[in-house]
Amino acid sequence: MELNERDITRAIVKEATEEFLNNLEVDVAIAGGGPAGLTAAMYLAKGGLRVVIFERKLNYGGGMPGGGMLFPKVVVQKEAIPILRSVGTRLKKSHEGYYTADSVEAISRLGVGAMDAGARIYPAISVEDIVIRENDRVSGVVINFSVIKTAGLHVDPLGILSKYVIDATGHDADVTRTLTRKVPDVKLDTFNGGVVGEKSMWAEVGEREITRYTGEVHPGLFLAGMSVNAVYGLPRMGAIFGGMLLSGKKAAEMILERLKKRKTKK
Ligand code: 48F
Repeated sequence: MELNERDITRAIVKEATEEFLNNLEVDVAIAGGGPAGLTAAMYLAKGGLRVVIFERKLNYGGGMPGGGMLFPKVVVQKEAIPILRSVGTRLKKSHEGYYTADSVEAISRLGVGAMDAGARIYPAISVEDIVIRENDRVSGVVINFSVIKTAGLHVDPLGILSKYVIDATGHDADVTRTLTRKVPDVKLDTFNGGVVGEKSMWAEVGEREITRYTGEVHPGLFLAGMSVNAVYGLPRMGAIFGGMLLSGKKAAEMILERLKKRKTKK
């Protein structure tokens, strides 16, 4: 086969553009491709929904590949093991009775799991704002290439509509903080109506409470992963990752339930 630069370019631009045009209105837009966002995407897509992840960095993974202080292992409690096993991650029982996984393998397999299920991951695109509709309902995300902000360029973003948005941006809770900035009188479904801020490390409580508080924090906006702890003022937990996976799964199940109900109501 003769290689032609023009045809290579056309193949890339045409394929990418056609696919992007199919994702202008989705069921769920997820900000952040860390363990929570990827797990949520995998279960949502498995449930038949159209899902896109916008990830600020060039590679998905968030804080998982780095394991604990760059020791490339993560600890996972037994409740979350089926999630990792379902994507083929190998687990080892440690002497302490915990399960450990290779951090790079675990996140790679979660990403493949999400893509195999049908989710689309867009790298190096940041969610810089949200689309707001009647009654301040979050109805989509406003996106831009991450490098535009880094370069300090003034370039207007684009909007994507979605039935639900998941803030899976981790410790920053970036999307939820944007909501509180853009809609100053907003009352979130939290203890003080706003973003409380993540507390210091307490693995036991952080891991227990993250799944409990995973859910819709404002109409149209769900939290999954570390953003739950940041918004509700729960402790951080370090390199134990079961809570991130279980939180992503729970957010997906809640949205699937809502959209099923919406369909049956019609
Ligand atoms: O930080 P991150 O891994 O969040 P997570 O999925 O998992 C948290 C753990 O990694 C760890 C922990 C375990 O106990 O505490 O920290 O909740 O992934 C968040 C992803 O969101 C991206 C960011 O680059 C990262 O990959 N992100 C952050 N802000 C934006 C964003 C944004 N505005 N738009 C798009 N992506």
